[in-house]
Amino acid sequence: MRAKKVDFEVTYITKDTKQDWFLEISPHGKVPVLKVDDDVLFESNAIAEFLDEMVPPRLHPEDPIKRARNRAWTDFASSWSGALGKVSYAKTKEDHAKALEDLPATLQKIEDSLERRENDGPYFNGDQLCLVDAAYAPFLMRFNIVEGINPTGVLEGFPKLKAWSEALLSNQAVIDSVPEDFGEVFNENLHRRETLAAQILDEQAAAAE
Ligand SMILES: N[C@@H](CCC(=O)N[C@@H](CS)C(=O)NCC(=O)O)C(=O)O
Repeated sequence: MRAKKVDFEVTYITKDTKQDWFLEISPHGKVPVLKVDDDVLFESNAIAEFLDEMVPPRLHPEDPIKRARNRAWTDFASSWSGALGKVSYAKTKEDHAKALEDLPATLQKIEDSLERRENDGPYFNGDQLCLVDAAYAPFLMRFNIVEGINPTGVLEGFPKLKAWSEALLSNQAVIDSVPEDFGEVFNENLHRRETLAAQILDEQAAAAE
């Protein structure tokens, strides 16, 4: 919506404080949902596609073959976020090591797709942000925060992905996609999930005292 300069209001929902009104409109009890007057839409990809049909500029390619390929990659974003999440939200060193061992297979798929994308970037379809970018950026943003806490350097082995990540994380619509206190809220989330990253944060804070 920010990339399209849509006027909207946002209500943040936390996992522990899902209110009845939210549970009534969200079939899976998950975010995001989009209210358009009296209609409610759910599922990120469905919402993004709806917005893309309703509000210019088109973020999906005009060419049907390219559009279908883009949709295939936005579909893969959930597997991708799962693989990254296993590393970021691992609770123990052992789980973290195992998730990190599995991660390159997923990263390589994206590296290959960027290699084959027939443009010089910096975004998935070239010089304009598109829906594939929008689908992956939130997870790259969160992964990047955890890399700052417990660095793995895993993206170093995937130069196209690393450059894509850097381009996305410096895009203003992506930067503005989270509230100003996001870093703080995200750290609380790492603690609530009892992650290894939270333990490291606590150790760093104790060492700094
Ligand atoms: N496939 C869904 C996934 C939605 C989803 O898993 N949302 C997470 C946040 S990223 C959520 O609401 N989690 C809270 C919960 O599961 O209780 C989509 O893309 O919209």
